[in-house]
Amino acid sequence: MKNKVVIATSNKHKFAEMQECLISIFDVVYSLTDLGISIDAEETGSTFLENSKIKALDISRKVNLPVIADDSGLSICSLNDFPGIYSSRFMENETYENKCKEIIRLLEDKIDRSAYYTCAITFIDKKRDIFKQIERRSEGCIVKEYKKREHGFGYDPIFFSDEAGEIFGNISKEEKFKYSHRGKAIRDLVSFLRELYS
Ligand code: ITT
Repeated sequence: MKNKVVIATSNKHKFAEMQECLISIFDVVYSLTDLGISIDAEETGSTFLENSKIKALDISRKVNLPVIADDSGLSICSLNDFPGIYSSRFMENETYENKCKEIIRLLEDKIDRSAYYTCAITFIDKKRDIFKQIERRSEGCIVKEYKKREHGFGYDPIFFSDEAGEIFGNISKEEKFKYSHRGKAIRDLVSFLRELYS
């Protein structure tokens, strides 16, 4: 029997980043589009972990498969961790170019430009008897100027990663995954699942 999983996200960039790593554990990695379903639950949690659980449970109730959900975002230290869990909802109908430019504007008079990405993952097994949550971060800072970049998505054009020594928007998906919040969280999950399924 084939090992299958669904990644509960409507963000195609998140899906693309997570999919490859999960292929080492699962034979089939479904997106929500593959299954013709979507997340209907509202993100009413006050933390990344709570919101990833809300998404995972919503999808788990709709499919008879293990589910992995990601809630993530960018927190800026001198803005009291804003936008944080509101990273997607902040200036919701604007382009990411405008959102990034607004963040640079908000930091105009700030000395501290440090920021970090957080990724919270919730895994729920098919029978809903195994529940695992992981939260990981990647630290860096916000650059002073907006430029269109070749890679990445969301806030990647303005996020300089300390560990990568480069702006996420300037490095490939594979390179970013080595250092990113999502890469760290998914690798931890894969280690957990390897033990579980061995
Ligand atoms: P789903 O809820 O369907 O997964 P979403 O994009 O709305 O999709 P979130 O609520 O978790 O997901 O919002 C996360 C936002 O944070 C995302 O839309 C980006 O703007 C930002 N973000 C998170 N991880 C990022 C990354 O690795 N690079 C750039 N931006 C990121």
